[in-house]
Amino acid sequence: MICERVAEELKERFREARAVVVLTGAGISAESGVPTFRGGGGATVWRGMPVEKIATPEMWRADPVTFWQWYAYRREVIERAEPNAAHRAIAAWERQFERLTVITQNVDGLHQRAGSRKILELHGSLWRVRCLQCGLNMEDRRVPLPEIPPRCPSCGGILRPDVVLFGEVVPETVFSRAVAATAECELFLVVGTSAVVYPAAVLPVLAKQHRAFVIEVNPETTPVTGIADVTILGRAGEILPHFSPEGHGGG
Ligand code: BJW
Ligand code: ZN
Repeated sequence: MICERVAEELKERFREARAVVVLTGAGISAESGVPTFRGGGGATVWRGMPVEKIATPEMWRADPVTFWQWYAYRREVIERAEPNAAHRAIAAWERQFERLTVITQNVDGLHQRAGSRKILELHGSLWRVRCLQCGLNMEDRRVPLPEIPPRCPSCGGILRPDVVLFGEVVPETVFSRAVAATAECELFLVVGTSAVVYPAAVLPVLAKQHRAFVIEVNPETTPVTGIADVTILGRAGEILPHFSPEGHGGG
């Protein structure tokens, strides 16, 4: 899968690193049965709409029923899904590195379910909802939803998922923590993301600028491939369990 020399170097990097960041995207949950947005070919399309059209505040306002049918479908898929070997490997690294930060673009909560504790959710959570009418923000794990679109228990307004849609700003506190962790890490892993969505896509570049060793794990090449120190073309659940100070470096 990767040559002996690279495997040795990775083993060394994992043994020596104290501050580590893992940036994850939809691909890390693919082996749990959660569909990606863009991986594996063209854009994911829901009823003729690419993700760039449906995951927008304009869509929520114009057609909350279709918008919420998409989110309700994904809540059903994700509720049935289990964290996979990649999520579990990352959770175990918390015990091995002095500082490990997981920065995820995913809204599925599978890192938490695998046992990771220090997680920065750049794009929010599918398991929270908020009401723009009265400001309510609460956890909501109901599957299936009792009505589509779901309504605010406090004022009756139409709820929205507490996720970051296209054109919306990633919460400043979350992003500044992600930038700080990226700037100070020695090892930066990029796992299962097409790395085309900003501002998450700037983080690997920032890591490189701050001289972190950048490792990418993805079955396909991405814009990160050009700047990564090592790209391992493979599935996260098969590769990541090999990465540990005791492991054999992906071999
Ligand atoms: C495997 C695998 C296996 C498969 N193992 N791997 C600067 C430049 C250009 C554009 C912009 C810019 N700044 C802002 C923009 C606009 C926009 C943007 O980036 N557009 C691009 C499409 C060009 N960004 C925004 O709007 C962001 N807001 C923002 O920047 O605010 C400031 C601002 C506002 C207005 C104007 C200007 C600035 C917000 C972005 C929010 C994205 N939201 C979504 C939905 C979240 C909620 C939900 O989930 O429903 O986030 S869209 C969707 O894409 C979701 C994902 O988190 C995100 C990234 O996708 P990801 O995770 O990379 O998944 P895929 O499917 O793309 O890739 C999967 C990968 O896995 C593939 O590579 C596979 O090969 C791989 N894979 N199996 C390992 N087994
Ligand atoms: Zn309300």
